[in-house]
Amino acid sequence: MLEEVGVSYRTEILEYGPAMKSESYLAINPMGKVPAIRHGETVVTEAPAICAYLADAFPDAGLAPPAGDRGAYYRWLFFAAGPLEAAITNRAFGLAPPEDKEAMVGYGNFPTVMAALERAVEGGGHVAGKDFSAADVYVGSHVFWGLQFELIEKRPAFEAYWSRLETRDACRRATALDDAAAGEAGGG
Ligand SMILES: N[C@@H](CCC(=O)N[C@@H](CS)C(=O)NCC(=O)O)C(=O)O
Repeated sequence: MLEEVGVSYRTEILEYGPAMKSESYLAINPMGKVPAIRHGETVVTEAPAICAYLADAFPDAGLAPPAGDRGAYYRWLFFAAGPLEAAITNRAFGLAPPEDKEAMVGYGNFPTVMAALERAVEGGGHVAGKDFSAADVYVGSHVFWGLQFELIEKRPAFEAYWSRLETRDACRRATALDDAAAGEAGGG
């Protein structure tokens, strides 16, 4: 998202484990998880909130639809943060809500979530409409992660959506930065 925004920024990488649960980091994110950003005096945690915040903080990057036209933008951003994330994580651990309790579960069941995701990304456009937006940074990350670790099915619509995103200059730059950081950390 920061590469999409195109402003300069400084990255601090935290090790998993004690560094992420230190008092100083818990003061930034009480969840003891990354990512978190600081912009001036403002701290934002939760990846989708970071995407939405940066899109608003740097409007010249054109990463959010106009205020009156954000129905799909909010819808799919929150869908990915809630139902999609929960469905993928539960499935990764072999968990599924009992059929007779699906009505009590925000995501219902995994197949319904996949069908909704497919509907959001099919058709050659982006989740908030024709133009790429911050919602694609977040929804796209889930699709990439899910495909890479075989947590979602390799449906043509998912693969086509991800190929539209991974060829973006910002995505290429971000991937190179991640790879370099992983290399420095000895993570390959
Ligand atoms: N809901 C959070 C999830 C963040 C998250 O799960 N971060 C993981 C890495 S991807 C983490 O920091 N794990 C380390 C830990 O919990 O100790 C978000 O959207 O930012």
